Amino acid sequence: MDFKVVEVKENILIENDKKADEVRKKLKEKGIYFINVMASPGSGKTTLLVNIINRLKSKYHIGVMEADIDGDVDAERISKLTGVKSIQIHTSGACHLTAQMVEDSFNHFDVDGLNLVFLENIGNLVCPAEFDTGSNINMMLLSVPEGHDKPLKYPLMFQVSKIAVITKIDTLPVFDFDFDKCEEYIHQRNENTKVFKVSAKDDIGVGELAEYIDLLIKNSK
Ligand SMILES: Nc1nc2c(ncn2[C@@H]2O[C@H](COP(=O)(O)OP(=O)(O)OP(=O)(O)O)[C@@H](O)[C@H]2O)c(=O)[nH]1
Ligand SMILES: [Mg+2]
Ligand SMILES: [Zn+2]
Repeated sequence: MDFKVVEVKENILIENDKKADEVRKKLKEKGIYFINVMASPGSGKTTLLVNIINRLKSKYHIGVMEADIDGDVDAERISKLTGVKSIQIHTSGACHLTAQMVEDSFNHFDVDGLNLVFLENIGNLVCPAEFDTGSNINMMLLSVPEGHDKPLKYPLMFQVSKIAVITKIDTLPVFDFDFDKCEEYIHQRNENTKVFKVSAKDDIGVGELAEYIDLLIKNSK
């Protein structure tokens, strides 16, 4: 039988990588450091972003892109609780952002004068890891209630993230979460990943994380 195999997905990812490099180049020209935040739904992305932004907003001109399938609650929360500029992106059902979607979003977001932009990606531990958004760095979150075995089940997410934040550590008394195992599994995926343990709710460990982000931005110049 004569048939053709078309590697559709591979082509999509190659095109996406090219577009992501274009986005990165444009943002660099504008002097903007761009951080892609990924995690499962409800792991505490927006809560952590609010806390980090309130620590860094005296040093940086910050903007936030909130990506969701629908709704505008997160962009509103960011704006209300931090006062920084935010934009809500709707993906019309898509469970990840492509670099093209990020470029289109930047075309609707006046970033002149900003030097730090966070993207809260769609809550999903799978495909957001495959699509380079054009960010300078990927930061992923894993909340204690999700369990310490997630790096074994979602390897790519941990592999592509230079920062892994274990969130909601105030809930440790009610979950069997093994930090040492989790850290070991994360480092099996990427030995250079920097691991932080935080509770955004009780304000534990977020200062250290914000200082690390500040240092990364300074070192990128
Ligand atoms: N106990 C505890 N709860 C937290 C913490 N951070 C966030 N939460 C709670 O977890 C829930 C989800 O938090 P969000 O910040 O909305 O999570 P998210 O990842 O942005 O959620 P989506 O955008 O819907 O994917 C909320 O009820 C928060 O109050 C934390 O450090 N400790
Ligand atoms: Mg959110
Ligand atoms: Zn997807």
